[in-house]
Amino acid sequence: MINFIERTINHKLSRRSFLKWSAISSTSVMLAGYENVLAEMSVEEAQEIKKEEGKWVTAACWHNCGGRCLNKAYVVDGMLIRQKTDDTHEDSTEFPQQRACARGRAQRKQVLGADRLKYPMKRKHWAPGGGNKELRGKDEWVRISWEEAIDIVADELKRTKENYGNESIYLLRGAEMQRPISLFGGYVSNYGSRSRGAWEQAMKPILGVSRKSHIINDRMDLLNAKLIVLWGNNPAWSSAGLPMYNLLQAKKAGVKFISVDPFYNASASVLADEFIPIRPATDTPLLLGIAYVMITEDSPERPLIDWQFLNRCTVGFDAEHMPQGADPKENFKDYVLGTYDGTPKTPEWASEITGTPIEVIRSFALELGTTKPATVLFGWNSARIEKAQHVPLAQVAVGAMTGNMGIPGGAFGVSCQEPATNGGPALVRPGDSQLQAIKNPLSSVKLCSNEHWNAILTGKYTAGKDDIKDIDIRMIYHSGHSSLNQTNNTNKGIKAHKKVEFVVTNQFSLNPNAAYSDVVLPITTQWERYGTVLTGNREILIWASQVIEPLFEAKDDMWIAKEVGKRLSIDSVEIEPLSLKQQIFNEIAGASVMKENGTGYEPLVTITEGDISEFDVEGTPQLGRISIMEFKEQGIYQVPRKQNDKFVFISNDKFREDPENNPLDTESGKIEIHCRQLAEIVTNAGWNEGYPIAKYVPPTEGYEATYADWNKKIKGKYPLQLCNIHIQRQTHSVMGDVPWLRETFPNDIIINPKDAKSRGIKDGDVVRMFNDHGSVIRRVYVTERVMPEVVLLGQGSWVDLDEEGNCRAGSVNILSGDYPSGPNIESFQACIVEVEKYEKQLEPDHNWPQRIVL
Ligand SMILES: Nc1nc2c(c(=O)[nH]1)N[C@H]1C(S)=C(S)[C@@H](COP(=O)(O)OP(=O)(O)OC[C@H]3O[C@@H](n4cnc5c(=O)[nH]c(N)nc54)[C@H](O)[C@@H]3O)O[C@H]1N2
Ligand SMILES: Nc1nc2c(c(=O)[nH]1)N[C@H]1C(S)=C(S)[C@@H](COP(=O)(O)OP(=O)(O)OC[C@H]3O[C@@H](n4cnc5c(=O)[nH]c(N)nc54)[C@H](O)[C@@H]3O)O[C@H]1N2
Ligand code: SF4
Ligand SMILES: [Mo]
Repeated sequence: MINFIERTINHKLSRRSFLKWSAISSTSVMLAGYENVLAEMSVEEAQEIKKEEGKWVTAACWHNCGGRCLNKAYVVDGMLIRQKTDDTHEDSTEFPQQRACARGRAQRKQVLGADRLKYPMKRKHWAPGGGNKELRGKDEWVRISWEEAIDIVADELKRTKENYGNESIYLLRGAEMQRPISLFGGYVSNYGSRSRGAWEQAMKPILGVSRKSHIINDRMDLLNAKLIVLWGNNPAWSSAGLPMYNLLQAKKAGVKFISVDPFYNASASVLADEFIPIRPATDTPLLLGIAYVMITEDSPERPLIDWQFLNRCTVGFDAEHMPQGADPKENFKDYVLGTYDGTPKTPEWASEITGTPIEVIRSFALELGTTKPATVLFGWNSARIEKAQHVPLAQVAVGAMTGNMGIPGGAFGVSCQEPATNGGPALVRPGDSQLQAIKNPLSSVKLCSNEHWNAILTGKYTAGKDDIKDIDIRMIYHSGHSSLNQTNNTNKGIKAHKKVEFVVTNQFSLNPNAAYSDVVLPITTQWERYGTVLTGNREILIWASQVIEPLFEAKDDMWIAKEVGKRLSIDSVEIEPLSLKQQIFNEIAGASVMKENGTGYEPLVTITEGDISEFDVEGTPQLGRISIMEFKEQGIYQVPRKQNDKFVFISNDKFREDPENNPLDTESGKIEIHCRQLAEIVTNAGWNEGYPIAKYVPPTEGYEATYADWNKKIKGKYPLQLCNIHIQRQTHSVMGDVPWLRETFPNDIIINPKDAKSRGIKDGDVVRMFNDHGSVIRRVYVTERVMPEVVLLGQGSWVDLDEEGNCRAGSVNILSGDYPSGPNIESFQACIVEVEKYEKQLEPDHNWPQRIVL
């Protein structure tokens, strides 16, 4: 397949001045650069270049996937020839290679994609004040010079500030852009959990650990488990890199696997001995049903509950173990038994909501209660729902009941992103770059990412309990995220973008943020910058270097920040007090590695005076494990492991051994099954009332809402639940534009044969999926792998509206409602829809023209 700009570039290609890229592949056409453009290269020329000697450079794979695999790029005379992954050492289970996934291996197709943004551009009908704002998203683009682009951005910042104040400038993330705009008086920022759901704020009050911690054991310990449960967890797709490999070692060692999921996913099909279906957004009822069986069937002859652990290490399970000052009636056990609310949370009660058969709930509860030790690994998806405060509370309550915490082979926590299947402190970690952040003078004015579009449209936002404040956003600056596509209710987001006076985006390609902007600034990728330091699983540190020169007119974000700053009379040195080179040197010089005896850290690299002058940085010589040059050459440092080495990590083992002398950093010093602080955080956030134990509260668009009349079981107008998940073709909104990946991993709507049949839909048909928030059209894949009444679609595709307002890319947030709740949780996973056959055809998206502008 050919994937390049479909116009030939008129430059005469002089080979020596070729820039930087070509893909020597079996296809007869390839790309090359001339100066800084991409162009076609003949096979003969390609073969010539291929003969020349080049150099393997460690290339970044920097996306928000949680993996950090080793990527290498072969460069000849400034041209990128091919890619490979980790072959720095022999592969073994103890010292595995860090091999890349399909996205990583296709990275050059993004960096050198035909759809890279080449020049600064402005929207034809934009004028100060907005011009024709309705045309955003469909206007023509006009190429402009960097001079003009930077002038526009600076003038708009000044105009907005003068007319409306800094409170009218909304900057979404934008690490580098935060610097000049903070020095210019500040900006409205964005907050909220897009990713970790209710866990984001619950980790600390319930378990006393940071929001990113996972409370699971080290990968070597997986072999000690008798049972591993993948609960709403699909590492085969969502944690590429080593997590699946780690689980496979346990599988080979004979550990039993169970998957609990609405979808018989790829991980289940490889690993699971048993599959337990559950409807989306109903994990709490299942956990409560399990707790009910364990409480009512526990006996001395067949103990199901680890009372010792519960009584010593937790508060709130029963009336006898309440935290100080709490109402004894508000304990978990009595809630499960229905003592005060009259609703025992029986398997029958749970099954009606979850769709999990009654007898399966019972047998699963018995298995969890009797299999010691067991490791239960949750994804984040189950708590990425509106009002999901009860999910972490229920997970922890049942985990503590089983006693699978703080013991070898026993864990009950989240396994997702970087520490997936491999908990514990980093064995090798970078030092501080020493680039000081600049404080945003307006840091108290923040919009929740589940309320921001509404706030822009209505002029009101929630600042806390009974605290609704006015806001008047006139300018949106996007950099380093993809909010229009990735936060709830994209159609509302589009309206918000059409309301403000100015939208600007720093981007590589015309993603939705850029497409709905007035000015787009093309930026370099990590392959075109000096380098970067990447951390991934606890065993590795990657030092990636520049692979090619910047393509076309792309510039680093920091350059843009300084240029905008200059126009605002801000000293560039204040914006960039340290060069990127110096920052990276500091991170490497300060990198440390855990000592072999497992206590404390020592410096990773040896640095000589000669190294410092060669790098042309400030620094002092030091002694470490490997020379800095060797590290740069290798691009990766990986800590060698051995089974039963000193680095094996068992989460909370010391606490379990002696909770009085090793208290957790929670209010009670114990695990809080009754958590006053979490209830307070939820209430104070301002959207709904918090409560301290795991009480099931259905989300606005949960399973219950698929009924017009729940009691009479009459279905409503949106009878299906949409489960939207992380898929192989893309990391959120990134890389889904690469045709190779589109072709390899089609993103169809997945539907159960029963639901397809009742709607007259056949496998491969095009369907329209819709609700009150919007509609998408897509092909369907009909399979029993997804539960009845549930449809599934991968998230992250770039919103692409047709004339009738249908999103033909299947961007999921076109369908997700914005219901802010609890501890600032997004409402992605609780979403109800209807699906119908769509008469028009839809070409597979790898055949679509790429978004090539100019
Ligand atoms: N390929 C790829 N990998 C990624 C990412 C990506 O975009 N692409 N993103 C990364 C990021 S930032 C994150 S946060 C993680 C996310 O990783 P996770 O939060 O684990 O999310 P998903 O992979 O979407 O869902 C995991 C499984 O949960 C199931 N599921 C969905 N809803 C429910 C539910 O309500 N209950 C239960 N029990 N199961 C449910 C899905 O069917 C799926 O099999 O992935 C990371 N990895
Ligand atoms: N419906 C639904 N929505 C979801 C999810 C879901 O499961 N369902 N998952 C959620 C999750 S878990 C997450 S983490 C979020 C992710 O939400 P986002 O972080 O907004 O999503 P990404 O697509 O990863 O966006 C990263 C952006 O940064 C840009 N970028 C990368 N490097 C640079 C750089 O150096 N400079 C600049 N200026 N830009 C750069 C990339 O091009 C890309 O556009 O999405 C959430 N949205
Ligand atoms: S898992 Fe992530 S870091 Fe690893 S190769 Fe894939 S995209 Fe890159
Ligand atoms: Mo995430």
